Amino acid sequence: MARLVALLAALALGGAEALAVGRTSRVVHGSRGAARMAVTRAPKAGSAVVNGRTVVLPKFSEECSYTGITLTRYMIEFARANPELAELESILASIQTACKTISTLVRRSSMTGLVGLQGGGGSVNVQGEEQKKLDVITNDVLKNALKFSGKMATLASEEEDAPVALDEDDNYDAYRPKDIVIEEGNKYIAVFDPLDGSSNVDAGIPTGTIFGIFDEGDQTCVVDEGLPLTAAEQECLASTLRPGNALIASGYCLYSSATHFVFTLGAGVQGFTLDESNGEFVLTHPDIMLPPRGKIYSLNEGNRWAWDNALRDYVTAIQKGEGESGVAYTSRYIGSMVGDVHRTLLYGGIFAYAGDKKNVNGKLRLLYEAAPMSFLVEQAGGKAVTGLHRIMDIVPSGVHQRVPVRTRRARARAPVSYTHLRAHET
Ligand code: AHM
Ligand code: MG
Repeated sequence: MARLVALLAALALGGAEALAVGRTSRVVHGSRGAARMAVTRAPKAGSAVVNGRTVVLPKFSEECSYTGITLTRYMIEFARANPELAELESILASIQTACKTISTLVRRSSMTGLVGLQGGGGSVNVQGEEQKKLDVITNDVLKNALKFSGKMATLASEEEDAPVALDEDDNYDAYRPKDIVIEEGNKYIAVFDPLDGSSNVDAGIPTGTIFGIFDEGDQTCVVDEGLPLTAAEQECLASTLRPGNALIASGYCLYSSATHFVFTLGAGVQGFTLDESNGEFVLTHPDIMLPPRGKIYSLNEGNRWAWDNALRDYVTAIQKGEGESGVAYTSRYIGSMVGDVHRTLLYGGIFAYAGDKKNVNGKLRLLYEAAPMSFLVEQAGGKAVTGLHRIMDIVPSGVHQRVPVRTRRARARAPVSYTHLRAHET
């Protein structure tokens, strides 16, 4: 049976829209998008305007000295401060649950046998990369978590060939009042890399999960239920993909000596650490800003002879202390973007995966690696460019499109700082 997958705000146009979700079509009166537009809030201290939307930071006048500010509490306050973004609370709850599960899967993999290649080898994703067992399992974990949030229309993942149009949540009709006249939509797009740096995982080297959440767009696709997607359906779903500047949230989980959950909701970057004793993420790194000047560069130097001369000369200059700062840079490269970007956010410096003679667009994927990380970097006062363009402005032409990535501190400090968020005292 044909079903309409409502992808994003045709609703934003206002008025009555014919919208069908799931097995039966229904008419939507009113506009969730227009309602959002009607919400006006005077920008005030502790708020930021991002892409025309005001995001208000939650305030914490007191905190439990034993518990700290948990992610759960942070999101409750965030939803209260931003009613029009309240659905992010359940979306982030789903993601944090997936991250905890993945953290455990990764940490126990040597004991549970979840190491090595999927099916003993030969399982290759659409990009021709051999999949590891944990690539496949973590993709399922995150996909299910997002699906069960009941908020998602489409998912795009490193481990999925094409965007996944989600079936209508079977529980949805059970809870919906029969006489509903205003449909709230609740449809977002999630993009993710479930286990970034997975080539490292069997050696106990840090890995991570990257995610980005897009608000509604303006596209509707019709897909046949139960059948593999046709080329036209895939193309339609792919055309719903949007540039990074349309992200409403992005972040990563880092699986390392501790499990960190770092994200932005459009008003600064907040870093949480998993407290293993009670299973809660606790705010440990509020309002992360890139240090003004770092002295670490991070890129795969094995590619040096495939780089262009300009990049080679630049790296040579900072190694010798002949760059702008006059300081000799040192090198750190994990080969897991999440780990390398996390260190760059905290210690400063430069992270890059440049294009080279072999791979002109480098290695990192725009949609679920470069764009979500660029949103974070910019929110932390940095710049993320391909060399020529701001990464956030690039409109994806395909799900797995690659782009060169260079991140560094922006010259001028970002104007909004959220110092009222006190660091958690441990
Ligand atoms: P993956 O998502 O398949 O794990 O690949 C992405 C990773 C990034 O985390 C990292 O920056 C890069 O690949 C490392 O590539 P290389 O081994 O070429 O240095
Ligand atoms: Mg990756």
